[in-house]
Amino acid sequence: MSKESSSTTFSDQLPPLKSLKDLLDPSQVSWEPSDLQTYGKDWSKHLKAQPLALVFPKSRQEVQTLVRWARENKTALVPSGGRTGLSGGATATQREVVVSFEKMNRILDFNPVDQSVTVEPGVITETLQNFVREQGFYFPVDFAARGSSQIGGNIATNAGGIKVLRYGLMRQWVMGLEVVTGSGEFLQLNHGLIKNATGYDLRQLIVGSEGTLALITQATLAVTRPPQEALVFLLAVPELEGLMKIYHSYRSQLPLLAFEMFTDKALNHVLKSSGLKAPLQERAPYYVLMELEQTSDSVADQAMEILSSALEQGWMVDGSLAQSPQQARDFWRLREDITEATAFAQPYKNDISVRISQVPDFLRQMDSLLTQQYPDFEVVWFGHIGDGNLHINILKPESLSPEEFLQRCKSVDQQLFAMIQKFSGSVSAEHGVGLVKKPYLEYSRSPAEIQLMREIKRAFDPDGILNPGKVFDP
Ligand code: 2HG
Ligand code: ZN
Repeated sequence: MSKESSSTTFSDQLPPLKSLKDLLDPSQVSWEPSDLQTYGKDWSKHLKAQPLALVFPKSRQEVQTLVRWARENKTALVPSGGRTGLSGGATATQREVVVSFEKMNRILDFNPVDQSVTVEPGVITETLQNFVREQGFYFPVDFAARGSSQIGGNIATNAGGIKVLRYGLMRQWVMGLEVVTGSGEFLQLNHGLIKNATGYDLRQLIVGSEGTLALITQATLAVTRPPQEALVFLLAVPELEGLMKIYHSYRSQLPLLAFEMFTDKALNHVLKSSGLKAPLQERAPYYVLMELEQTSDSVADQAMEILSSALEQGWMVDGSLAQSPQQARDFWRLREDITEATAFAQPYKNDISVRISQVPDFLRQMDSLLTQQYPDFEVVWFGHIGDGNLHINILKPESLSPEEFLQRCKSVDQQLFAMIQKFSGSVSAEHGVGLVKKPYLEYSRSPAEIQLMREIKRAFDPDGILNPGKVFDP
């Protein structure tokens, strides 16, 4: 980030940048082209990053200073965390200033009586999980990007992941927030209270707002007792119908911690890229990765009984219970490594959900639509099926240019989203709207809802300086 090696200087840039350098220490401002490219975007691959500059505030006061500067200079700010988002929410495409929170990464307080932990927004998810575990507690919001995603981003996108079935989404764990709004106002929201019936819950409005209302400068999160040891199963499933029958049998009788699925196509990619061996003797079109909490000695026996009866009914053709922590980790890799194992093919991604009871019907219709519309593309789908949430990844054939590929995928989106609308489902279950899903918001939210969101944004951010153009247009 050395300024000396940079080929551009502030004086070459637009006028507001000249004054930006006076706000913070030089080590907290960069306009290096390589930094701008790295920090200017998230994992959504199809967008072009074009930030004006990059800043690293270290305190709430510095965040407030930046917001005041942005208002005065009519320059937009894009808040940025671990940049693991997949919808472009943290991508600066319009010469915005990227505000990275990676230098605000302190764990400030742990309170065993309140069962809460207070952190700055730049704390990495896994760092928080490990810290809380060392205190004898558990922070349950968890997903494959745990090693780089940050708490502020998790709150801004209401992150989901692999334990939602049992523990809920990020919003359930946010007890208090400190934020700076788009007008520079500092708000302390909910103060870590459990009960607080004093009007609108602005804290929850910030959760999932994708940085369009306020910048998060501190969060108080709930923690819980760690679960009992988990039993980790991998099941091979021959037909779509079997997936949800197995889910229902286990869910109605035993404490499920996770219920994930992936297809054989997904498995092939992970086996190829990881060098892991095929985990079961039988291959099948679908697999379930299931975790049960061993809350009593009888859980394992009951689980095996359900498994035998599912085999008898033909809902599954093979199944295995991990025999060691290492084997359990390997089972999880088969599911969690899919994103990285398919990244080489620049997948076009959709992240959708329907109500759990509608999953079988939806899967049938979706499967036939995808087979019909993408006869020549490889479609890899997987996801948190126990939450009604599926990830659809269309892999780009080498022969197509990225533009041609994108165009073909987008034309099928209209049909997929119309189907989701029929099911009253969501066009973005857990990855947010950002820029990528913005054109499709009306498939899941009514015009009246979107108008209200616009008005709420205006109240928090009258000059439209916070992540403008994300989620919806002004
Ligand atoms: C997951 O569940 C993530 O692994 C990423 O949400 C999903 O790559 C994807 O489509
Ligand atoms: Zn996911």
